[in-house]
Amino acid sequence: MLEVLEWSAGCQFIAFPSSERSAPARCCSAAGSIVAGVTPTDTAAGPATDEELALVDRYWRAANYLSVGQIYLLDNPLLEVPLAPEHIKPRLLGHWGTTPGLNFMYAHCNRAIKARDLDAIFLAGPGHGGPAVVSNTYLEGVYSETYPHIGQNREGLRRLFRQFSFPGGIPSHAAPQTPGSINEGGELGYSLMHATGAVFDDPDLLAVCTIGDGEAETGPLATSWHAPAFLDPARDGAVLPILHLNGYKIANPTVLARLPEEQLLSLITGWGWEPFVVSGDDPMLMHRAFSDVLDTVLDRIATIQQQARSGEHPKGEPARWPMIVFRSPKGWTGPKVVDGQQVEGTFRAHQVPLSEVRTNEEHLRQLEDWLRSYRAEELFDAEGRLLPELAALAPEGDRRMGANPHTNGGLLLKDLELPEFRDYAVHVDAPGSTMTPATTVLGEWLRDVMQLNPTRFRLFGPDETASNRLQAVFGVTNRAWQEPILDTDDHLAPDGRVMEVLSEHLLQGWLEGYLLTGRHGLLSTYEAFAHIVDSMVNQHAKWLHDINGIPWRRDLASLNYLLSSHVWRQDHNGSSHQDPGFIDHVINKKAELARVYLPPDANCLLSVADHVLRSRQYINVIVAGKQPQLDYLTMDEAIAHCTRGVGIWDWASTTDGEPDVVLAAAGEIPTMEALAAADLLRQHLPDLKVRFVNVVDLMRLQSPDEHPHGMDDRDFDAVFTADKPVVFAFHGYPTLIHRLTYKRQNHSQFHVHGYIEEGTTTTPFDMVMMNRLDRFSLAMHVIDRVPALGSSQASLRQRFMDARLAARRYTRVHGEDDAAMASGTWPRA
Ligand SMILES: Cc1ncc(C[n+]2csc(CCOP(=O)(O)OP(=O)(O)O)c2C)c(N)n1
Ligand SMILES: [Mg+2]
Repeated sequence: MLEVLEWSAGCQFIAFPSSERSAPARCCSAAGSIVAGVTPTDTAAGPATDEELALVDRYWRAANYLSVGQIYLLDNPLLEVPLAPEHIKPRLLGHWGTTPGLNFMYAHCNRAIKARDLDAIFLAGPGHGGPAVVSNTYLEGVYSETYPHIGQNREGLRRLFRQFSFPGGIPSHAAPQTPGSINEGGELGYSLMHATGAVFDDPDLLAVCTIGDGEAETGPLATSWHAPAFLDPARDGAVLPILHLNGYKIANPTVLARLPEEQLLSLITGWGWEPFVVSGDDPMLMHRAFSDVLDTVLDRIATIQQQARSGEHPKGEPARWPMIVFRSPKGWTGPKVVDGQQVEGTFRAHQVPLSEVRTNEEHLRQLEDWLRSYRAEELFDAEGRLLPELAALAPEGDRRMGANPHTNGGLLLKDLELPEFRDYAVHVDAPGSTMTPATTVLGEWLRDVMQLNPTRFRLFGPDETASNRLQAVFGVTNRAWQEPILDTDDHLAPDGRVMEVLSEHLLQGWLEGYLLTGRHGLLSTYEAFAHIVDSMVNQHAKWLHDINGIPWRRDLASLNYLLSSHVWRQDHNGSSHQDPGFIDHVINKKAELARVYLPPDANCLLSVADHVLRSRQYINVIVAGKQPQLDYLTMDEAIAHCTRGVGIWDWASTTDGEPDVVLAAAGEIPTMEALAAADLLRQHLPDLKVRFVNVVDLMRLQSPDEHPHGMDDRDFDAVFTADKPVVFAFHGYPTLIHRLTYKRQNHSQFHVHGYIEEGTTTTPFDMVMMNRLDRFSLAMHVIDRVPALGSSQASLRQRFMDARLAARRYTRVHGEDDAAMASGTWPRA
């Protein structure tokens, strides 16, 4: 009989008889209802019987056995002979601490999936518990189907154990090699945002998301708790967070585990979730408590969805989604004491509890006892096959979490239906005669992309869709918002599909989850603050790189960025908002993945955007400003230019033959300044032969053996010459152009102007002057570098210098740029 242990903060705790060492298993609902071990009467599936739970316990033991085997064993997988040093791996690499908890949750999810025919996926926040997900996908049969050489027999077990964390084998985390994984969990913090992104626009999907209590200390995870403000129970699926309070990280306790429970529950309740606590260390009591709580929370989820979908749930009131706090010992069921120190239930259980098994007889004996404690003979037959009554516990077919197609998103991925981008073209009579904010035009196209793809495309941005001039999208959808909406708010709606939240982490993680489950998206953000997600880009790039080498993983839609509030136009914000280094970061990634585009005008932006939304397996970065800029190319010219990636603009050049100098530009502001410099040179040095080159696709500058877009040396030398000075106006840090061109014959003649860390709140022209990217500095540099000019044009050079000073002075007196310096039309228009 269970008794009520205590009543506090509106929570009813149900006490189970305490085991010797730890807290009793207990369950509570912050809403105050008795849920576990007592009255899960409202469950659709009915509570688990004791017999079922006994089977679940054996299944859990099987998963634990396989997990320990993976960490330690080279051979003797069924312990058919006494364990000897030669059966042990020479390097013991893995994480035991989190693994038994993950195994426990996975086994219970299996029961629930079967009982309710759920379409569920499992995210291991502590992905370092790789042995758990590998063990479970092996037990459910998916692993052997995916990797037939790892069969369901003795030899299969031997190979399963041997390959883990072994050279030539598999990684120690829930890596792309692991069936059913969409969250590697190596860099901690992203599980809940991946889970949330995974269920957007997928009403029948349940993402069960285990979260490490250490992971929960990270910024990205902390912000992830805001999901209920954005998840639409009518149109989206559900996320079930399970906070795995095993108390410890690597070497320390965790904050959440040491908070007084009342405080912890207040925190979770305050975030908008309804917490249920399962706590203890006695396996059978924990099975009962967890299965009852799981039934209850799944009923809650079903009710929330049913009410939202039938219109019973009032709009403007976020659903109070349930979540589970699962408090169990770290390294549960592992060695309790090693070398006189407590291990189970402490941080010492994090990695490999017994570390000297090959050389220390006592460790060897403890490992054997530990493995034998799972009683493998009750779990596997003599050939090493999981006993049928246990195998029957796993769901079947695609319902197995390891086989759920959502976790191999490319299987579900469909091409976007894209409106014909040519229909959105800006009319251009002559180059540089009109001005258009490029992103406004893009917004019109994106509006129709959203309209045509209501369940497969979302736009993400930190609070600046409208400020980036993409507001046309609000003609067909709104910003997602489950909280109350005031009359004074703008385009908020519970079913909106523009995701705006002031957390670049959250946006990035949601978008990744959305892409990983087979959909498409675009993240538009401040250029400087894209760096906030540098590390997440690294992780996603590793994922994409790995899946390129995994035949059964299908290609995903590309991760697309639009960097619109960029370094050169931070008129309101100044220095803190000026940093063009995100593209340097992305270019570090594998050439197979990284793509950077700098469209100079609206038509080029349309052409590039159409291209990136059709692409797969890339990280595409587009830099395009939101301020009015000159239009240079007709749509046909823009398509040709963007397809080439680099082009000579004859209309801006003064020769169609061999030039004296090449003026090159990449990026819309540099293009404008370089064109103005070309005009100055044409006026003042009419005999100088200038070739004007524009670069849209930065990767064209590399050689083809470095990047698939690379130009071969012959093409490169034809455009940039083999021996003439190249004065290059660049959007970002100058070193990037040098990095990309350093192998070219003419590299020593490349003189790059770009951002040199000078910035403040000032006028656009003052900003380019501060960084010597202005037309006068470019023209002066041409004089410096063309041998025939030099000192003979010292007087002209001086006039350019004076013009700079005058332009600066003008800003100081008038508080704005001299109209002549503002982006005027190209003079020959
Ligand atoms: C962002 C990040 N910082 C640091 C680490 C190093 N690290 C690996 S595991 C771990 C502890 C994780 O603790 P927790 O999330 O509680 O997982 P569990 O206890 O379940 O193993 C740390 C700090 C990491 N993997 N990711
Ligand atoms: Mg922990």
